[in-house]
Amino acid sequence: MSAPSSQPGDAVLHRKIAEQLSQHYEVVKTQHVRDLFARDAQRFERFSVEIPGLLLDYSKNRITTETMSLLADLAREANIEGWRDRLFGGEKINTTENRAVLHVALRNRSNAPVITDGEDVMPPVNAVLDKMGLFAARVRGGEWLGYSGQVITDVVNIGIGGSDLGPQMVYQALKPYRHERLRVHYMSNVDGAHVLDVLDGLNPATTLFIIASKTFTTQETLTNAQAVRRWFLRAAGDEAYIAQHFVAVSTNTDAVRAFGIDPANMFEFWDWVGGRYSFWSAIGLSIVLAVGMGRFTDLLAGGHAMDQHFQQAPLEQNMPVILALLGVWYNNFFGAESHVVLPYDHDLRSLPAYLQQADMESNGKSVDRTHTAVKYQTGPVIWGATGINGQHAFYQLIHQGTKLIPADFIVSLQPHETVGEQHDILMANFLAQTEALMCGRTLAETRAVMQAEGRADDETIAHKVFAGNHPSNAIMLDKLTPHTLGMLVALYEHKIFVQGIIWNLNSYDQWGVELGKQLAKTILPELTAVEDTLAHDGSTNALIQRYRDTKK
Ligand code: G6Q
Repeated sequence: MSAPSSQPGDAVLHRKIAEQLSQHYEVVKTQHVRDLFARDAQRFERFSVEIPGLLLDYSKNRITTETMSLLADLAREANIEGWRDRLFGGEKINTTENRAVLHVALRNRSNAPVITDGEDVMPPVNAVLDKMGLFAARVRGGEWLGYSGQVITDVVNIGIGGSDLGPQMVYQALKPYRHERLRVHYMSNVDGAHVLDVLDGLNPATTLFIIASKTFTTQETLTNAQAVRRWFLRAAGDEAYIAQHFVAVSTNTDAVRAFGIDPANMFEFWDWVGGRYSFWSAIGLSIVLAVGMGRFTDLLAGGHAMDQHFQQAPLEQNMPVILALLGVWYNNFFGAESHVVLPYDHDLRSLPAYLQQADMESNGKSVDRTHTAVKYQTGPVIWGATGINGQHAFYQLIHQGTKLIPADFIVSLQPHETVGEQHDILMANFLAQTEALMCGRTLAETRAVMQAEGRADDETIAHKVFAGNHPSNAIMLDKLTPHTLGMLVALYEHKIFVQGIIWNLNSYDQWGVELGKQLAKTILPELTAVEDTLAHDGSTNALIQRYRDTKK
């Protein structure tokens, strides 16, 4: 299949409004946001939205009032409101797997019934939350003891992908709220180095293991879990102690039992929770152990607050819709290939990796809902790192490279920790970067700066000019709390949903992950097989042979 083109308005998305958007793009692409600010004193007010705890400023984007109006028409034409109702209504919108998509029910603090397959999912959701709360209270309170009668000091979450990135990101983000005795560790990579790294320094008598796997068939997770089980039994000596040290989070009771875990120590979730949308479910058990059920409930409530905003706000004032439309604007009209996420908050350092999975596994698709190859660009490459560190590394390319890279800057107005004037420095840098990206610096301005410094300009001046006009959003949290974190993640989840609808994708399957898994299962026995018949391509055959030779 040839790669889809990204011509401006490439019959974008087969939507009628695309032609108008394409014509409008021809006008906007010649305009500089700096000039748009100069002409409109109300631009910030016009292009910012706030809900308690979270402000979105999108005024530094390459947009006008007409842009946003046309993009809102695009959202209407794609029937975002109808699809939104289908999502929240428990319809099986994950059609390739015949599943509903109900992570929103996990954080439905209104407790209003959510029906799928004729059943209200809220009673089981609440029952599992209660079970998690009771279990966490016993561990946190020092009642749940290890085999030698000591309290639990360390928790290891063994899981990968959606069963790792979400809980790990939240655990990091909520550092100021953690229990003082309990440390949580995350083991994902099926690499002895990662296993040993996590186990190093842990005491089997005071460590609790959570095997987090929706399917309980994932090779990496089960292999690591078996390795850890052996490590544990070498010290504990008796299989009867497994029950005190191993719990499972899964949808697969039979496989959990087969592993040797008592289903009484299993925390259930359901096939309508996608892996990358699952930390709101029992997959968040390590979070509950770390911060307690009250804080976890605050996290859920934050997600729910964003769900309500998404359901109730008009499209023009709707944060997830706005972020999604801006992304489509750059992706399908400006031809932007990536999108960078830049948290100016050390505790959010794992957010870019988390969003990378959430977005790229959801919208990295090239076949649409009608099973037809798309003729337009879909999800962008998502990348990023903490902003301050990025400034001293890759920002150069964003400022002066040849690619247009829309950016999300995420900041917390109030820090948890204040060390001298550090937070002011952090904020000053965030503000300076968004301003510099947008305004740039003209040749005349650069010359004036050099002259003021008593330097004559020469031909190198061209290297010191900044074109500007690089778009960015600023997402400002009042403070990074469980509630605002919940809002932030739900904001991105719904952004991804809206884009998926506009691109006519099923954002909730991940067939692209499957092929490699299947091939790995075929190749694994070949690595140790004695016969030489390998039926792969020449490169793969040669590499397998090289590995076999090394093992000999
Ligand atoms: C996420 C994906 C994937 C999944 C992992 C782990 O949406 O489906 O990242 O979470 O492959 O799967 P298990 O939880 O089933 O082990």
